[in-house]
Amino acid sequence: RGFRGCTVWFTGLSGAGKTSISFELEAYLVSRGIPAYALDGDNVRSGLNKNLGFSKEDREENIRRVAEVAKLFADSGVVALCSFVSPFQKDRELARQIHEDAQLPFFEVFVDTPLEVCERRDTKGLYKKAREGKIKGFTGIDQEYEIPTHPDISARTVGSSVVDSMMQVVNLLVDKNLL
Ligand code: GGZ
Repeated sequence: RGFRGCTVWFTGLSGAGKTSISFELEAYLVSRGIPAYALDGDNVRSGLNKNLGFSKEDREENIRRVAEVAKLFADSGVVALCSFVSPFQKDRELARQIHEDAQLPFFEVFVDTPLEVCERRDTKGLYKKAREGKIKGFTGIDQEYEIPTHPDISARTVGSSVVDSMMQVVNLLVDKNLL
């Protein structure tokens, strides 16, 4: 029904569940014939952004490039699902601006999982390394995460399933007449 592309931007700590929710959503949309594509650190930092690290400047450039790529996906009619820690408000605002300038819908989803929970999960063992000082500038440990002040959605992952969180996003897209 008059589908147009858009970008859904997931922000939150490492291990918050951004990629899990976006992969679930990607499968949900594709199974209904809606083209969707998930971008995250794993598929972007290994290629397009392999020259970038995790300093404030490099994260800014990471987010800028991803936003530009997502804009192109959205412009082509795809739902671009971007899962990046994106810890800085001004970088997230730039991502939104890039879309607004192109008149493409952009939605920010704050995947709100407490640091203690992310650290307890520690799926990749990165929090342990960060605590031991083996990784410097780790978000939530020795680098800041600026909590989104006006996200389109906050998904609290404690006490709700990946599918619950995904459906919050689906409902938003339905409300906005995108699905
Ligand atoms: C945060 C880091 C860091 C540092 C490596 N800080 O759980 P993950 O492993 O898969 O997600 C994290 C990912 C963050 O990359 P992003 O491109 O999303 O970051 S940003 O948006 O801030 O540019 C984590 C891993 O890379 N990782 N070092 N220092 N996360």
